[in-house]
Amino acid sequence: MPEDADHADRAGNRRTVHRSCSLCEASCGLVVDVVDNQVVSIRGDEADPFSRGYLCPKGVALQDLVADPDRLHAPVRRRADGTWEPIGWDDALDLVADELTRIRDRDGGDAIALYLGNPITHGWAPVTFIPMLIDALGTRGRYSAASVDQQPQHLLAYLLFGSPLLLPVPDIDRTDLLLVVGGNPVVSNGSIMTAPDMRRRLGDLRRRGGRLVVLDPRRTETADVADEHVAVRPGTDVWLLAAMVQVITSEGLGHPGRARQFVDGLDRVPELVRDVTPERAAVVTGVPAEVIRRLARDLAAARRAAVYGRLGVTQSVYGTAAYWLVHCLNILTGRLDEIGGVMFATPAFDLPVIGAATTDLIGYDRWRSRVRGIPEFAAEFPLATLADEILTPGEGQVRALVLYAGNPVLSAPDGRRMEDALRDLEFCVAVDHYVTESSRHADVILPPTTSLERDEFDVVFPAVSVRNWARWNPAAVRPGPGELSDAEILVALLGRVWRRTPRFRRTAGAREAALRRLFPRAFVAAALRAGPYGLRSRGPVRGLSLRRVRRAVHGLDLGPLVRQLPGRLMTEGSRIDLAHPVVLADWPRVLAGLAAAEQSVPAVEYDLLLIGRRHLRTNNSWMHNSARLTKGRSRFTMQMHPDDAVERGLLDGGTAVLSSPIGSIEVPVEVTDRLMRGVVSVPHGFGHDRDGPPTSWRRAAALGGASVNDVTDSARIDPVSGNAAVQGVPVRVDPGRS
Ligand SMILES: Nc1nc2c(c(=O)[nH]1)N[C@H]1C(S)=C(S)[C@@H](COP(=O)(O)OP(=O)(O)OC[C@H]3O[C@@H](n4cnc5c(=O)[nH]c(N)nc54)[C@H](O)[C@@H]3O)O[C@H]1N2
Ligand SMILES: Nc1nc2c(c(=O)[nH]1)N[C@H]1C(S)=C(S)[C@@H](COP(=O)(O)OP(=O)(O)OC[C@H]3O[C@@H](n4cnc5c(=O)[nH]c(N)nc54)[C@H](O)[C@@H]3O)O[C@H]1N2
Ligand code: SF4
Ligand SMILES: [Mo]
Repeated sequence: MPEDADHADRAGNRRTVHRSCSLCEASCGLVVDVVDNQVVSIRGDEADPFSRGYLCPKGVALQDLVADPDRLHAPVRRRADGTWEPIGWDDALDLVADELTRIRDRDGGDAIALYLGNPITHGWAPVTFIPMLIDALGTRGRYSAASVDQQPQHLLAYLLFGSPLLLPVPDIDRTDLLLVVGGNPVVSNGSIMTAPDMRRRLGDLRRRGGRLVVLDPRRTETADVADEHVAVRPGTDVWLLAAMVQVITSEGLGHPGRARQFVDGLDRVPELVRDVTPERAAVVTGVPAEVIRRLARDLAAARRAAVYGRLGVTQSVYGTAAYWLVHCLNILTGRLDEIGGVMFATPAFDLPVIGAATTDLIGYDRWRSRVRGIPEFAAEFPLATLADEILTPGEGQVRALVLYAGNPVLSAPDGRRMEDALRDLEFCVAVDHYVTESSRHADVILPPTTSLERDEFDVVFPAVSVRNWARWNPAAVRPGPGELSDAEILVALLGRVWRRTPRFRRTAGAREAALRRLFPRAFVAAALRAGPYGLRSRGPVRGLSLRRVRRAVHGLDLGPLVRQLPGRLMTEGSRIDLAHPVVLADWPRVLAGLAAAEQSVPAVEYDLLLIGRRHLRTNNSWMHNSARLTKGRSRFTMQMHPDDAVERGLLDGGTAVLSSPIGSIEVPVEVTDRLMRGVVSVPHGFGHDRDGPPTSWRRAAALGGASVNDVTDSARIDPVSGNAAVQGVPVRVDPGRS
C-alpha cells in the first residue's frame, strides 16, 4: 500500500514520523527520525497521551531490523541441495498458489495447514486477509501462537462473554489492589493488558496507597517492585486460586454486586471448591494456608481490586480451569466491569464485533483434530498437535504448510519433532523476514517489508488496553524497489488462489481489485464510522473519522475504560453462565489432580520443574539478530536455587545438562535465590545455531544457547483449550561434561 507521509514534518531529506512500536502489546508511541530514507534515531514520544515518552530497548532496536543486512528483501526458492536461489515475485507467488491448490485439489483442503505466529497480531493485513485465504483454501488446518500462549483466556471469553475477543483487562490506573498471577509485566511490558510503561503505572498504584501482590515461582522484576511476592510451585495455581475462592465462599465474603443481574451459576461455585481448603492447597502449592486466607480476605475487602493472570496460569495443563478461577475471584468480589477492577475496552475499531461478523471464529468443539481428537476452538487446532498431523499418514494428513510470521521450531513444544515434521512436508511457504530455524525448511520464502516501512492501523491492541485509544501509523521509511508488504503479498496470493478455485474463479479479479481499493483506508474508515465512537455514538466522542484519527499524530486518546455490562456481552440473552458446562466437565480432573498431587512421592528421576523467563531485550525467538539487544552478558542461562545447585554439585557459571523424556540441552548455570527450590528457569527462543542448514541471522547464530522447547513435551496440554503446558515441565539437571 502506498507510503503515507501525511504525518511527516518534511525538511529536505530529513523527516520525523510519529507511530507506535509494533514489537509488543504495549504499543508505545515512537518518534522516528529519518534522513535520506534511513532511520537515524528512535525515541519515545513524550506527546503520546498513552505511553508518555516511555519506550524499552526493543523500540530503539526497530532500526536494527530495518537495516539488518541478514534480512531477505526478495523471494528465495530452495534448491535441491538446500541452498537458496532468488526468484521473482510473480514466479514465487504463482509457484505458491500452484502448489497449494494442487495439493488441495488432490487431497482436499485439510491437507494444507497454516501456522500464524505472534507478529500477525501487530498488522491489520494478516489479521484481515488470512481468514480469507483459509476460506479460499477450504482448510480446517489453522494453527497459531495463541495455543502456546493464551487460548484459555480466549476460550473463557467465548464461553462466558460470547466472543473470544472480549477479554477483560485490569484497570490498573484506578485499582487499589492488583494481584498478578504468573505474569511479569515489568519485563513483558504487559500482555492482554496493553499499558505502556508498566513500571511507572505500578509505581503510581503504590504511590496512591494501593498494593501489588505477585504470585510466581520466581521472584521476578515485577515482584521486585511489589508489596508482596508469594512463591507458588509451578502448575499448582489452579488449587491455590480454588482455595482462595473457597475462603471467599465459605466465609461469606463474596459481594458480586451488579453482576448478580447478569451472571448465572454463582450458587454453583461454593460446592465446586468446597473441599479445596487452604490447608490442602498449601501442601501442593507451597503457599502457607494462612497466606492463602489472607490473600482471599484482602481481595474481598479491598475497595477496588483486580486479579490478573497470564502465562504462568495459561501455559499449564489446568489452564482453562485456573483462568476460570481468576474470573470467579473477580466476579465474586464484584470487580468485573467496575472501575479499578477488570473491564472491557471500547475500541474504535470494534474488533470483537467485527471479528464475530466476518469470520467463523465463534465456536468450540464443532470438530476434532484427526490424530489426537483435540477439540477445535475458534476454528483452530493447537500448535502442540501440528507435528502429529504432518507426520501421521492417512486421509487428511497435512502435506503443505503456510508458515506465516512464526518460528515453531523454537516456539512449539518438542521443537525437534516440529522440525522433523517441517522436513517431511511436500510443500511449505514461509512469509518471514529471515531464513529462520523454521523457514529454512520452506520451499519458498516470501519476505515482507518491516513494520516501519508500512502504513499500519492498530486493530488488535486497543481491544485489550487499559485506556481507549486509536492510532494510524504512517510508514517511516520507503521500502526498497519492488519490495512488498504483508498486505501486498497476501492480496497477490489471495488473487492467485481465488483464480485457481472454482467457486471464486469468476469473481477473483474483482475481489482482488476490491481489496486493493478498499484496504486499509476505506475499510478502517467504515469500521470507525460503524464503531462505538462513530455515527451511533452517544458518548462525548462522536462521528469519529479516519481523518481525525490520522490528524492525531501522537495517537488519539479516547478516555478511560467505561462500564459496559451487560450490554457488551455477546452471549445469548446477554448473560454470563459462570457455571459453564465446559468448565464443569473438566472439574473432576481438577479435584482428582489435587488428590494425586497430595499423594505423590517426589519423583526421583525428573525432580525439578522447568519454567520460562523473558528479558527486556528479548522478543520471543526473533530479535536476536539486533546488535543493540544482544550486546553484553548472555541472557540464556538456567536459573536455579543455591541449594538445588549444591545438591547437584553445580557452580554458578558452569555448564549443566537439562533433560526430560523428550530430549536434553546444555545450559549455563546461574545460581540465584530468585527461584524457589525445586524450580529451574530457562528462556525460550534461543539456540539459533542448532544442527541443520544455515539460517540467515548470523548474529543470532553466534549467540549460542539452546532451545528450551527441545525438552518440552507436546503431549502436555490443557485438554480443554488445547494450550501447550510449557510451564512446570518435569526435568532433571546433571553436571555438564566440561
Ligand atoms: N517454552 C516456551 N515456549 C514458548 C513460550 C514460552 O514462554 N515458553 N511462549 C510462547 C508464546 S507466548 C508465543 S507468542 C510464541 C511465539 O512463537 P512464534 O510466533 O512462532 O515465534 P516468534 O519467535 O514470535 O517468531 C516470529 C517470526 O515472525 C517473523 N516476523 C516478524 N515480524 C513480521 C512481520 O511483520 N511479518 C511477517 N510476515 N513476519 C514477521 C520473525 O522474523 C520471526 O521469524 O512462543 C511460544 N513458545
Ligand atoms: N521483553 C519481552 N517482552 C515480551 C515478550 C518477550 O519475549 N520479551 N513476549 C511477549 C509475549 S508473546 C507474551 S505472550 C507476553 C507474556 O507476558 P507475561 O505472561 O507477563 O510473560 P512472562 O515473563 O513469561 O511471565 C510469566 C510468569 O509466569 C511465571 N510462572 C511460570 N510458571 C508459573 C506457574 O505455574 N504459576 C505462576 N503463578 N507463575 C508461573 C514465570 O516465572 C513468569 O514470571 O510477553 C510479551 N512481551
Ligand atoms: S515496550 Fe518496547 S517493545 Fe513494547 S511497544 Fe514499547 S518500545 Fe516496543
Ligand atoms: Mo505470546
